Amino acid sequence: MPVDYDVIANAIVEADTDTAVDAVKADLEILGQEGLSELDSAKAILNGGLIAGMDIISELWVQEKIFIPEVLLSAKVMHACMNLLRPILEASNEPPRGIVVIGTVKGDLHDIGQNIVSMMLRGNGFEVHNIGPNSSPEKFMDKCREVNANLVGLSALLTTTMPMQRETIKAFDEAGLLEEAAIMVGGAPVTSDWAEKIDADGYAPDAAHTVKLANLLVEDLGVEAAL
Ligand code: B1M
Repeated sequence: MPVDYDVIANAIVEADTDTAVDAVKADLEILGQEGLSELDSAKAILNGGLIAGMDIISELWVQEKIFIPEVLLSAKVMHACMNLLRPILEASNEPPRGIVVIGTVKGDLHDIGQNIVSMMLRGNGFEVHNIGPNSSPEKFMDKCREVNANLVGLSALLTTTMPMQRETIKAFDEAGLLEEAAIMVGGAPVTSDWAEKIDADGYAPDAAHTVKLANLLVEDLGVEAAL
């Protein structure tokens, strides 16, 4: 049977956890039989099924065809599917390429995107400390000091919380922490222009580009701009 990512995407839209989870398991098996590595299979399912499902949810919400309760139910299904892919995407035996503290800025409760970014960074050899959504500048800075991070990821999904990325960078600057760590920003409304404006060290539109950016920044450890 060929892989049909739409089954997963539709199950996310329908908030049908059992169907989504079964389809993820089945697709992993089929792609494996087709000779794809476990890691590539997980990436294909993440992009073709899970993120595609959340894209449909976004569109339906914009069109006011669904409301917050439905979005929350779909987010729960997404989470259940990510639990299956996480161990595959995060498996790595290499010494860490860099130490990342990532979270969603204060006032912002969206965490699906930054969880995906975290998984992809871990899977590509970074040590990742995910401090979750609604994280204040102090929380970011405390974690950075605790784990000696050299990279920070600030996620923002709302135009109203984007300024908190700037506030967080200012707080790092005032605390002298920008010497230690490069700051990456991302999230649906964030652009490279915005990143430049708030003096971030780099911007990434999605998880795959965040991995590229993180690699660039650690290679460059002079913390050169990678916008
Ligand atoms: Co929210 N929400 N939401 N929401 N929500 C948006 C963001 C919105 C665009 C929907 C819309 O109206 N079209 C809109 C924002 C409008 C704006 O600001 N311009 C919106 C709104 C308005 C709100 C509320 C204010 C609604 C209300 O209460 N009236 C409220 C705010 C709550 C708060 O945060 N204080 C709210 C609440 C919620 C839920 C709780 C219901 C739920 C979140 C559940 C959760 O995260 N656990 C939710 C959801 C799910 C969405 C949408 C539909 C989907 C977001 C998502 O998970 N996308 C979203 C619509 C949209 O974004 N178009 C929307 C899938 C995810 C894989 O993509 O998060 O973009 P994304 O992450 C990507 C990239 O952006 C990037 O990589 C990820 C993977 O490729 N990336 C980074 C993300 N973070 C990064 C960090 C990096 C690098 C890359 O660091 C280096």
